Amino acid sequence: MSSETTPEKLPALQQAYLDAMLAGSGRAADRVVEGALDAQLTPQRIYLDLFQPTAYAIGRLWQRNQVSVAQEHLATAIIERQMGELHPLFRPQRERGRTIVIGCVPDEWHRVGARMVADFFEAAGWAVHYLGAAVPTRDLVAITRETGADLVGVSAQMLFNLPRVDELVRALDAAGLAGIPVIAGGMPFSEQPGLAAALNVRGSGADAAAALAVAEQVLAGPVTAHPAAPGLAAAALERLRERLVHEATARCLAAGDSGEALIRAGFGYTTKMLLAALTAGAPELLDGQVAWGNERQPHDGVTPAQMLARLTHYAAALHTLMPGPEGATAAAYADRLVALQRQAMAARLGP
Ligand code: B12
Repeated sequence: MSSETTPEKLPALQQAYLDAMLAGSGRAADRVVEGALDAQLTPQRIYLDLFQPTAYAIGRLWQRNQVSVAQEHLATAIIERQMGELHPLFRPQRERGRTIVIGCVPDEWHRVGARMVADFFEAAGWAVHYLGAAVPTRDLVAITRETGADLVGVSAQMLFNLPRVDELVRALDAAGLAGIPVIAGGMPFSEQPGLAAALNVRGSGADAAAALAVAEQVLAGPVTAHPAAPGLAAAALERLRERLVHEATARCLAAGDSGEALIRAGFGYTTKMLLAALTAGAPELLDGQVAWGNERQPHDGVTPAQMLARLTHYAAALHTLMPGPEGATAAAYADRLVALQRQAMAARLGP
């Protein structure tokens, strides 16, 4: 939100709201929202300037092991309750005569952002069908058809869910609904605006206000082209994923590493990340993941040196199992993970 419209009280309200959340007090959080309404903050600004930054702050604190999962769940539950209470204030002044279907891709459990976007569209007079978390692709396609939607909005917060966005566009296409534009949002899209084009969606936005702006742009633009064919390297990796996880885990265990189930789960996650980056054709998406892993994983009992050893075995297994040009592309992405991990460790040690 623009700084000239930011009331002086906002930083104090933000701090009080975060404090209320850390104390786990819904009542204290209610008092902050009441104070914000008294200070003439619109409900839209309460969403974007209080709820959203606080959720991000709680996420960073969890990542650093400074708040528990329970504290995060409590804070999220308070935000969702308050959104429901503010919802009547999103009643539109006039009808826009447009319909949006919005929800999260399969396996995506972060629904608060999509719900915020839904409320912004409602206030702008759209007919809104908000479906919440983890919506099966075929059901999203079906409701798009049934409602005669003008636009589909999807949320993908986790990098590993990006291939699901691409799949949705293809599923709409296969159902004869290619003319209905898709817009997308979530952390990867906020960090990399170029992702939208790579995943065949028509636009993206970093917050609910941007979502509304991009929707109007998309509707004013030309009808979409058919999506490009899925990447060969991603398709080849998808076919190999189980063998790859098995082979990489076996190599770690043979080298003396222990905790088979955790190693296997970790490689499952790494493979999903690689698939997402390959689908988007964007190796740089992996960089943030490695940085995130170095901050979070020591709290889960995995040292940076262990991460490096595991990633090295993983890359070696991929080189062995995926020869040929597609293999070379996928292996280059895996090698990037190893190089990034080395860099992260060197940066930690200093010059
Ligand atoms: C609450 C929360 C959860 C809750 C969500 C519950 C719920 N009811 O939604 C639960 C417990 C389920 C959860 C689970 C996980 N989480 Co979580 N979670 C969060 C947290 C703290 C807040 C999310 C939130 O509400 N944000 C506030 C909303 C308003 O912001 P937003 O989603 O970005 O939405 C805005 C924009 O993105 C945009 N937008 C969103 N959707 C759309 C759609 C369209 C069409 C458009 C145009 C725009 C748009 O507009 C929105 C509104 O302005 C975040 C921290 C963060 N940075 O977001 C971590 C975070 C996202 N989670 C994280 C992780 C790691 C996980 C787990 C893997 C943890 C685990 N080990 O199980 C799982 C994954 C689950 C899954 N498969 O989805 C990490 C991701 C790290 C990374 N780099 O990938 C984060 C960043 C925390 C952290 N700092 O480490 N999480």
